[in-house]
Amino acid sequence: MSISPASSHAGIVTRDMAWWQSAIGYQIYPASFADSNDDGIGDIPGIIGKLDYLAELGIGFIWLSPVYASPMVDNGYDISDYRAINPIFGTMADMDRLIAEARARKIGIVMDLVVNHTSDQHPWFRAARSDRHSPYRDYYIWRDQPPAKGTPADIEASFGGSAWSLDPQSGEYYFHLFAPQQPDLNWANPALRAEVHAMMNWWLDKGVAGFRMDVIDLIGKQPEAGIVADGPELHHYLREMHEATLTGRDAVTVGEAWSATPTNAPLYSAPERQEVSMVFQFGHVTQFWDEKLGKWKPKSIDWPRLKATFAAWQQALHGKGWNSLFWGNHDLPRAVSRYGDEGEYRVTSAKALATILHLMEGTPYIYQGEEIGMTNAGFTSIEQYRDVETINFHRIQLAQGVAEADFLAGARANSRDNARTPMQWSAAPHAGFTRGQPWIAVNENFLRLNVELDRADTDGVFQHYRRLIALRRENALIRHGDFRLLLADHPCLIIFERRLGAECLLVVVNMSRQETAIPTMGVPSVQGRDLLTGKQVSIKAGAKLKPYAAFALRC
Ligand code: TEU
Ligand code: CA
Repeated sequence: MSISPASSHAGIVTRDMAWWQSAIGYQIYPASFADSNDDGIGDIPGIIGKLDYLAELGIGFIWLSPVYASPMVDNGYDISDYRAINPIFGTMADMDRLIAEARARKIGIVMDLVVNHTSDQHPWFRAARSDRHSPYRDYYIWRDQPPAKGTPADIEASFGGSAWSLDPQSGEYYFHLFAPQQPDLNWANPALRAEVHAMMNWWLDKGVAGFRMDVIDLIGKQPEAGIVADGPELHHYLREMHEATLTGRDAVTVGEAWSATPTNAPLYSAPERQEVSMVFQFGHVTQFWDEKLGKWKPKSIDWPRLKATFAAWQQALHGKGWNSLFWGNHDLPRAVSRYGDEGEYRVTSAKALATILHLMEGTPYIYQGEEIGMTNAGFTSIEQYRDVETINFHRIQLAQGVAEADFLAGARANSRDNARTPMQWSAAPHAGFTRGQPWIAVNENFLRLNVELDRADTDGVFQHYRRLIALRRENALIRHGDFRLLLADHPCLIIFERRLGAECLLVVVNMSRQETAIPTMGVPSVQGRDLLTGKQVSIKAGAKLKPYAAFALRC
């Protein structure tokens, strides 16, 4: 990919931007995107068939969730060979074709780099467990006894249960922060780090545009000290990785970092530190989880809190690093269901959410289906779920005394499978995703919610995303103007200003089902053309905003 030239806008010559600072990312969860051979599972040829659709949307790169060889315990986040393609997704020739076909449309392919752990079927782990003296033994983390309750190493796995499992073959316990079939790699071992670097270079040499780095804030873990995220060696490993793989290349890297805060985020993405381009941070997600039951007992959205979180991120990284911007991904509920209204105001609220996100500073990411306002799965029984996390916690929380109806309500709101139902392409059987039997049920609403219908509607969600993406491309102000939150405490109006030199953009959104008047104080009076619809609007005290109205105008 090439670096976009320094842009000049309204007489202001702006600093050079990397290509990924003006591009939009689009996440594909391959199993659920498009199925080319009707086995019910999405695949790489299916993605190739939709590249024109993605080019029309205007994206700059695809974050491809894992397509590597995998026993699929965690849908590919358990990799058994980093240099092979899982046959259910296609062949390496398909992958090369995807890279080339995407590039022909100026779209980069960003691979999911899952190197906190491997599958227990990876040859490294097979060798490690078969022989205590194998050089691969130390690629993983072992101890001879399970940790006693309450001691530092007594860590819980993210998918439930202890993070230590007995390997009967070698008689020792190995460490895994996710499923027992996902043993954690030992990053303290330099040979392991060198293997990862070599593998990354192999993919970069193939022409991929970069990496999304799965749970990268966990690689510096020190289990014996009870340290999981943000360990003391983390940034050393990231700098070393950058030096060994990314120096001199024009790649994008985005680290998944649940532990990132506005304070430590610049450590990852400050350009002079040479670690990653940006991180995915999750403050806007976890602040609405229950203290005890976590995501399975979500709180309702509190907009003043959410606005404060966004403002903190915007300010912390302006000029000091780079933000990623996202509402959803394959682990999170559908944006419109979580933050908007999946009923009567589905289309308007999906557009309002897009307006907020895409007019902030950073690289916006779209999760497949978000661009047509797809909603949560609506599953009502545990049998409908496929996700290992949901299935495990159903068992765990019921054993802890949580009522099944309560658990299912939590899963209905927050299970990872909400985002994993097949992409709704049309009103054809199985939403045009497959002519076979889909691996997970298609959302029942596909007859009235699908790409074919939405894309044809000039007021639909897809066209709104297209306009937002084009607007970012055309305006340096949107790409790197500064950010100022107005009416921070207002319960449902999201109003912010972006400024670059003499230019100013005012974004005004009503995230409520109620018509809402603009208060007498705190918002400038601005009249003009809404940049998204072209309609004349007048923002002033007392002006009434319709439910989920969203405007962007020059001020
Ligand atoms: O996710 C990290 C992760 O911690 C999630 O499992 C998340 O914490 C969980 O949904 C919260 O309840 C990454 C991947 O995105 C995810 O799909 C993988 O399952 C996980 O890592 C392990 O590789
Ligand atoms: Ca298939």
